Amino acid sequence: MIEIEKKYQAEWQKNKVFEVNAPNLQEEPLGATTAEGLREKHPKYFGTMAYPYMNGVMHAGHSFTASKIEFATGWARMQGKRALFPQGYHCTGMPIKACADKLVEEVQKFGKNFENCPKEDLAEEAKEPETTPAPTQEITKEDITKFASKKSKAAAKTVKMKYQFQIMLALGLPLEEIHKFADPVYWMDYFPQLCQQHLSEFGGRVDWRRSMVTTDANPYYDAFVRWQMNRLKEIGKIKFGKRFTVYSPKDAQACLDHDRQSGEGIAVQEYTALKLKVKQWPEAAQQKLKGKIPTDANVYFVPATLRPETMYGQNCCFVGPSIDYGIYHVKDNEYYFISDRAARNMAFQGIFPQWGIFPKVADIKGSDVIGTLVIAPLSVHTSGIRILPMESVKASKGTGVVTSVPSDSPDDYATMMDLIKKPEYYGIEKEWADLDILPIIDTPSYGNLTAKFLVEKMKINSPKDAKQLAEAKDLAYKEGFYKGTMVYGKCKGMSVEEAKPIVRQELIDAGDAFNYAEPDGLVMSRSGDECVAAFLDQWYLNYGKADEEWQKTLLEYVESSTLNTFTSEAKNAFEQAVGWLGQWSCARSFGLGSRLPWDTKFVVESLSDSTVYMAYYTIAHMLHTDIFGKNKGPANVTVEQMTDEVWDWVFCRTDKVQSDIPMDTLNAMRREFEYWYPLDVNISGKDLIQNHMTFSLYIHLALFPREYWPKGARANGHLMLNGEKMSKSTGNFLTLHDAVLKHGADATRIALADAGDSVEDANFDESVASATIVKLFELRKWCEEMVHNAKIVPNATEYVKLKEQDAKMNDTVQRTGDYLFWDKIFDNDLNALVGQTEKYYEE
Ligand code: A2H
Repeated sequence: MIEIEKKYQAEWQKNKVFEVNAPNLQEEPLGATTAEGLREKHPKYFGTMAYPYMNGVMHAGHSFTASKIEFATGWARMQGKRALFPQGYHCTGMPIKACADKLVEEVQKFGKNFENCPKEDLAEEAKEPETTPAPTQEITKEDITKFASKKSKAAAKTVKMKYQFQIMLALGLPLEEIHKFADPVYWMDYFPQLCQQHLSEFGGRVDWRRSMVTTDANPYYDAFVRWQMNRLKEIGKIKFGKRFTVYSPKDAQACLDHDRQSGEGIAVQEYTALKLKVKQWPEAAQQKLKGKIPTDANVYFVPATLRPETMYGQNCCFVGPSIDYGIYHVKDNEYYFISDRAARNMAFQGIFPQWGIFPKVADIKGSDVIGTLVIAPLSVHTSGIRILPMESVKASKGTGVVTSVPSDSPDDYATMMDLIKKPEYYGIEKEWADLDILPIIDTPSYGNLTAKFLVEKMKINSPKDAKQLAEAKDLAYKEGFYKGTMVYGKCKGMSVEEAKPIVRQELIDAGDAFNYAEPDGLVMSRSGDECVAAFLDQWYLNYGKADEEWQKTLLEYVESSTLNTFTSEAKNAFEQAVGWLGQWSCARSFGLGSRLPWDTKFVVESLSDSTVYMAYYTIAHMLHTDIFGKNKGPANVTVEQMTDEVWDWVFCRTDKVQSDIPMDTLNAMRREFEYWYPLDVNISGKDLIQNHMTFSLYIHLALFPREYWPKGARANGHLMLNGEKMSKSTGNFLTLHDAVLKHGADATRIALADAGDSVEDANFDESVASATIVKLFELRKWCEEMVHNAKIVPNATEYVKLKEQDAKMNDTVQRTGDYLFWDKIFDNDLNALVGQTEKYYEE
C-alpha cells in the first residue's frame, strides 16, 4: 500500500497537480470583470494554517491542524474549484536564536563535538530512548532541567538533558551534526525541507512554489514586512511611548508570548502602590534593623491595591508572617518594606534611580514587624494603623503587603474578625484590629458594608475559606465597581468607576502613591529568566481600547456572519480576546526578524511579522523560486523593485502605481491577490486565538479593503494521542513523519479525520489507524477484483442465472443494460451521501 502511495505522490509531484494559479490575464483581462465576478466565474478555495515554527519537525498536533486545511483543499478540488494550500516557515524571534546561542557557548566550552563535556553530565546509560522525540517548539519552551526531571524513570536513564546539545541528541540528530545548529540559519535550512518532505509523504496538497522563511533571511518577505510596518505606522496603528510590558532582565528586552518558556497569555497587571510611613517599630524589628538604616530614615510599608478609592477605610495593614521581606533603599532618605520580587519589578519601572538595581539594606520576616504603627494616606484613622498578620498573603503577588479595608474586601473582613477573636494566638493586642469599619461605597445589592454583608451571608467563618472568599471577592468587586456609589471622601456621590482614577491621581500627586505593575502570573523567558514588568519606551501596536474604533470594527466583524468561526466556542473566545487584548509591543532588540524600517536597531517581533503573510503567499511563487528568495522567480522582479507602493498596488490598496516593473507583471501579481483573497480560512490550535489569530484579523482589517477581509478563522482543540496527553517526556508522542512511517499516509489521514472537529480536545487513536490499514487493504483487493475479474453480463436474467450457478460467485458479476428500479435507488442513496458530505464540509 505504501508503494502505491509513493507512486501517486511522485506522479502528483511530476504533474504539479497542486500548483494552482489564478486565471491568467489572457483568460480574463484585469478589470474586465470585478474581482468578485472573477471568483464567481472561476470558483476558488484558499486555506492556510498558522505557519509552524522551524525549531523542529511537524508533530501530530501540527499535523492535525494541517489535516483540516488538507481535507478542505481536497474537497474543494473535488468540487472543481482551484484550491490553494501554501506553506511558509516561521523563524522569527527568540526560539531558534536562544537555542543556537546556547550551542555557541557549549561548543566553546566543550569542543566541536562536545567531547570535553564532563562525564557526569553525559548519558547515564547508552540505551536509545524507545521513541525518539522530535524537536518541536515545546521542547525549547520547557526549561531543560525541568525536561529532565519530568522524565519517567525509564526514559530518565537514557540521556541527561542538561545542555542544548543533549536535547538535540535526544531529538535524533547525529552528534557530529549538532555544532552546525550554532548558526541560526542552519535551522532555517534544515527544518523547512523536512517539513516539506513530511507533509508530502502525508499526501499534502501543498503548492510548494509559494513557500518562504520569515525574517531577513528572505529579502522579499523582509520587504513585505517593512511595507506592513510602514503602513501601520502611517495610519496610526503603531505608536511609540512608555508602556508597561513583560520584560526579561536577562535578555534585556520585552518578553511576549512566543519568547516565553512558560506563561503564555499572561499580561501586565497594574496596581496602585501606597506609601504607609512607619511611625513606630516594634521591639523585634528595631533589633533587626539596628545599624542598617539611618535613625531618621523614612521607611514605608508599600501595599499594592486595585481599589485606591477605598483607601479612606484602611484600618490596618497586613503582611504574611512567614514571608521573607526586604527593606530597600529607594532614594535619598526613602526606604520601602516590600517583597524581593516586588523590588526587582520596581527596579525596571523607574522607581529606583538606577535601572535594574534595587539595593537591599536589610532582610526581615513578616513576623518581625507585627505591631508596627504606620500612617496610612487618606485613612480616617489618622493617628496610625498597625501592621498585622494575614496567613493568606501571597509572596508571589503585589508587594506581599496588603492594606486592609474591611468594608469592601471580604478577605480583609474575615481576617479582621479572626484577629479580634484570637488576639493572643496571633500575638497582637485586640484593639489593634478592632477598629470601626467605615462605610465608603453604597451598593444596591449589598448595602454600604459589602464585605461584611457577603461574609455573613455566605457564612464564611474563617480567613481560610479560600474558595468561598474568592467567590465573595468576585461578587464584591463587580458590584462595587459597576454599581457602587461613593458615600465618603471628595468623590462622594460619584460612581466608583468615575471615582477610582480621581482618588488614585490625588494619591499620586500628593506623593503618597505610585504606579506599580507586575506580570499577572509567573512568566519564564526562553533564556530561563523570571520576567518582570518594565516601564519601557517602545513601539507598540495599538490594539485594544486605546483605538476604540479599530477594536469596535473588529468586534462587529467577529460577530457578523461574514466571518465563519466554525464553533460558538471559538466565536466567544475571539470576542473575549478582542475585548481583553491591549497594546502589544511589536519590536525587539534581539532575535531573528525584519528590522523596523524607521528604527533599525529594532527587529519586528515574532507575532507581529506574522499577521497577513497569507497575502504574501498569493505572489510568493512569482517573486522567488527558493524559500530564501535567493533566486528570482518568473516575475523577474528584484527586491529593490518591491517598494511599498508596489505592495500597495498588488494588494488592491491603490489604483495607480509608479514602478519600473513592467505593467504586465504588476497586473499578473495583482491578479493573484484579487483572485485568491479574501482568505477562506486560517486554522490554528485554539491557544493561538488570543494572539496570532486575533492579530491577523486586526491587521487584515487595518490594511486591506473590506472585500478582502478574511472569511474564516478556525481553531481546533489539542490533539491527544491514544486518549492521553501528548508529551515527549512520557514518550506518548508522535511526529508526522513517524505516523506516516508507522501507519502509511492514508491510514494516518483517516485517523486524523476521525480525531475530532471542534475546539474540544481531539484524539488521534492509533488503533483507528491500524484498523484502517486492514480495511483499505481489503477495499483495494475488492476494487482490483472488480476490475480485473469482472464478468460482465448483458441483463438481469443472465445475472441471476450466473449467480445461481455458483453461489460463491461474488460481486464480480456485473450487469450492464438499462437502469432498473434498484439501480435508481442505489444512485439516489449515493447522491444523498454526497449531499450530506457537502453539508458537513461546508459547515
Ligand atoms: B485589594 P488580584 Cl477594598 N496576597 O486592595 C493576597 N492579596 C493581595 C496581595 C497578596 N500578596 N497583594 C494584594 N492583594 C489584595 C484593597 C481591596 C482589594 C479591596 C477590595 C478588594 C481587593 C484593600 N485590601 O482585592 O489578585 C489587594 O487587596 C480584590 C480584587 O491582583 C489587591 O487589591 O486581583 C488585590 O488583592 C489584588 O488582587
